[in-house]
Amino acid sequence: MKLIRKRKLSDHQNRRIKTQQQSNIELSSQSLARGLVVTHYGRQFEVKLTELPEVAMIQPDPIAGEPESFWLEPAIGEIWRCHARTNLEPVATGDEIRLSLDPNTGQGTIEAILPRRSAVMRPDRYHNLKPVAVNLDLMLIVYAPLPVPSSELIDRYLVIAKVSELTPVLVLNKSDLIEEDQQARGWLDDYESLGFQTLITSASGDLSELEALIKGQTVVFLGQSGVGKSSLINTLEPLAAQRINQISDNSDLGQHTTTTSRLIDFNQGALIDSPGVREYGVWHLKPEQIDLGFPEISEIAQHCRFRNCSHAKEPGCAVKAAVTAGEILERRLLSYEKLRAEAVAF
Ligand SMILES: Nc1nc2c(ncn2[C@@H]2O[C@H](COP(=O)(O)OP(=O)(O)OP(=O)(O)O)[C@@H](O)[C@H]2O)c(=O)[nH]1
Ligand SMILES: [Mg+2]
Ligand SMILES: [Zn+2]
Repeated sequence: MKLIRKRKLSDHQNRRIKTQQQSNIELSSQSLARGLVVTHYGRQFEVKLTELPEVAMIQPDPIAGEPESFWLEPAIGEIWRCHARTNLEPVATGDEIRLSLDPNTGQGTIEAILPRRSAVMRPDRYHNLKPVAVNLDLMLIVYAPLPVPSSELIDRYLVIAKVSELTPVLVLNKSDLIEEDQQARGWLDDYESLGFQTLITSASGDLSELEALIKGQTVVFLGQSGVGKSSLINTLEPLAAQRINQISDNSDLGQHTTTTSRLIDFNQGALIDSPGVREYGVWHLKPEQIDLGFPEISEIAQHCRFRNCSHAKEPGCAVKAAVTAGEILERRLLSYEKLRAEAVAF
């Protein structure tokens, strides 16, 4: 049997193909609409039309004696079901795209992804990098007293926010339950003193502070399943009608109510609901990128005796000294070491 070897394209070839694709888009752009990806189900996308094709689409006159054929008139603001061309990289919620429309079937085809201003990426279990949501301004990292939070997961999100050049905001939701668990509350103070923005909310309470913070921006809600991401979104925008977990005893049963990211228009910006996660791998990152989420550690590390100090057993380690002196939290150093090791390993 003959082995088929995948041919690697040279940089030059890649550039030429890109230019070619670009000019194809420009050539046909008059007949393409523009849209915003609202959500996706497997290979199907829901796209909101934001610009109609320059060349008007005209319904043909019905043939005499025949019944009028199906025709869906494209209109700005309407949602069209679409497939994506298979040569495109994975399309994500929040993507601005060019699409062709077929009014005879009411289906669209995503022809090109417009440049993204930001992207939150996550490796799947096969180590393929997938976009969670794109074209974002703000990342809300939501946690709650219940389900039992993980500070390591919070640390991972902070790294992802910094790598994606997004402002993270740590949101402690279910404020009505805080009394029972002071640890979650203590963490919020910890992160605030590290310079991160924080907020306490209750999905059934007054969300005006959150509302003011996110006005006009595209905001993704991330966090464990059951922390109340969809509930917060429904309170902010009741029209969103996002399904929420009906089990209200706040145990962490009945996980993963939201199964796909969805964009909801809100106050001159947008909210993006996302499915809860149990873990968030950082294999795809470089060890130096982990430092971005740990400003307090990377700053003090400059004073370690050895430039490549791993803050383990080396003499003259300023980080270890700072942990002993109570200036760096031990749990933060443990997260840092774990994430660095994960980033190195891949
Ligand atoms: N006590 C209390 N319960 C809340 C609050 N916010 C949400 N809940 C409850 O927490 C449960 C989970 O809420 P969801 O909004 O479905 O959580 P989610 O983060 O969207 O979860 P996934 O979609 O699975 O990722 C529901 O039973 C909500 O009613 C809150 O502020 N206080
Ligand atoms: Mg949800
Ligand atoms: Zn050190």
